[in-house]
Amino acid sequence: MKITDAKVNVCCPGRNFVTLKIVTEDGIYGLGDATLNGRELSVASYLTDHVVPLLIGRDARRIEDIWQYFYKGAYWRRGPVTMSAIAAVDTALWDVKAKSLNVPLYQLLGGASRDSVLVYGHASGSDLEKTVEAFAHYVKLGYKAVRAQSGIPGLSSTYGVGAPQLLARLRKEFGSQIHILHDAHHRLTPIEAARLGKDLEPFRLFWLEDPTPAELQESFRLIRQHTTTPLAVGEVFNTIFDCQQLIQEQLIDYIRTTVVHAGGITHLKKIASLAEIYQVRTGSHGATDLSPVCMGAALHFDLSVHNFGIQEYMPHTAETDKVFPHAYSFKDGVMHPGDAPGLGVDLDEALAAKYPYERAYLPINRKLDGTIHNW
Ligand code: EZ4
Ligand code: CO
Repeated sequence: MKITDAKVNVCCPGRNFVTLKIVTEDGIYGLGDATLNGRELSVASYLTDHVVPLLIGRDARRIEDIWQYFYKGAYWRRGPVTMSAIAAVDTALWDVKAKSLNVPLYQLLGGASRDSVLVYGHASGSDLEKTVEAFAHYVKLGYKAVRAQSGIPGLSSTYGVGAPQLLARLRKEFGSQIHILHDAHHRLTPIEAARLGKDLEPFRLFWLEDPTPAELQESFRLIRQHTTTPLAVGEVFNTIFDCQQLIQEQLIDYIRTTVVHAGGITHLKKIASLAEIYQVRTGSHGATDLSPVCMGAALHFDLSVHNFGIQEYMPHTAETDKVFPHAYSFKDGVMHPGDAPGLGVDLDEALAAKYPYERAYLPINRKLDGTIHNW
């Protein structure tokens, strides 16, 4: 099954998305998400200028071989741009294979390990009261797990220092049955994170996410020595090597690597398999800067891997949902990828053309004295 065409679509139905479409000689095509928030055009160029010419004529069925060809063949290892490009190729090839066999992708990944995928939504507010309101809204929508973030009045963009007060209030209002998650967005030093984890122990968090930057994997030892609050990290990782020590030393409980940023289904399955040995579960990133193509792929992965933990889910805008029609659905706090052949996600190219790329960057954080801080 020869690849006859491959092209990159960049569109902005509310925010920027990069999508790779691979077409085969028998007319079957597959899609892969290649969106790297704030650096979208780098991946688009990497694909168009360097990867697409090497794809034409290759056998679309040789997914593992093509993955190794683009990983090892590049000589330069790892990195978010390279790995997002490889992920897009890999995801599109899994889509093609599942469509050619007329099965939903999860059937090729070992079949369903569960009936549905537990997801968590985002409750954020500019102060504690507004976060409590947002939390109540998610509970009403049926969510069984909600991430709670609160701002600080008077500061336009900062990490909420009031986490213990917020968590105490949420447990009082919503009881012990709901799962509560919290994201520290890499803002803390290891010892600060250790103290926060300790302070949050009475509130039984599902997880504390990104307590400190994880380039230095051993820094999680310090947090781990001090608290039993479960830890999650990895949304910015792009290979298994970024989390090898974290997993093997059991320094985390959930690994947040995603399909699009960590080398596609092929590589993410390897990360999940390593994690399974050490009783680390998956908790894939699923913010709105990951396209519906990634969301679809993530749900097939989540349904099939045995050590699945939870999936992040932020609904896309109505415009985005129209550009990317999809079979996946949400009901009563859980999701399912649907049973359409392949990923079950499509791209309406005519509609996408109405939303051209718009330059955008992630916000920068500075401390009160002007020092650049982690985002
Ligand atoms: O800031 O996806 O857990 N989710 C997050 C996200 C990230 C964005 C970065 O592109 O931290 O909201
Ligand atoms: Co996060």
